[in-house]
Amino acid sequence: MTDTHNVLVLNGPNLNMLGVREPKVYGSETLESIETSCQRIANRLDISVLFKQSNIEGTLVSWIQEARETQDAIIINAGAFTHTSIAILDALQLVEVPVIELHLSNIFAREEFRHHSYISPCATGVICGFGAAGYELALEATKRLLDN
Ligand code: CA2
Repeated sequence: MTDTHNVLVLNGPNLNMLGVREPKVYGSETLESIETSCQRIANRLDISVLFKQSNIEGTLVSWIQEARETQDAIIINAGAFTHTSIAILDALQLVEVPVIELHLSNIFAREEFRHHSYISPCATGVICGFGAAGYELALEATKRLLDN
């Protein structure tokens, strides 16, 4: 028997608006339905998922700090903070667990200001462009990382 891994899935600003606007860019699923499928996949993979969203940079930083004690990996879609936040980068560098950077859209096929990520240098891997399915892919990649 192996211990169940704990994985924090963090979502940044405006992701609570998914499904409400811009379905062409971000798909039509709501964040709530994404969380439901994450929990279903987590059951199948035998991992425990803590799913959170905040529009506030400091709240995300605090949750990342708390994860040091409790989580085995972090999957993060930091939204627009991806492109602006040294504070989130610093927090992620402190946690010493694998970090998977996630985006619904392919940020490299969009405006130039989205091409740079402050998070990528500390990420084990980056998944982008697969819409809501990216959360599933990220959980599967995390499970493999933690099992190996
Ligand atoms: O593609 C992604 O997942 C992003 O992280 C989403 C961020 C964006 O700033 C990043 O460059 C890429 C934006 C999330 C905004 O979500 C919305 C949801 C519904 C309607 C409008 C925005």
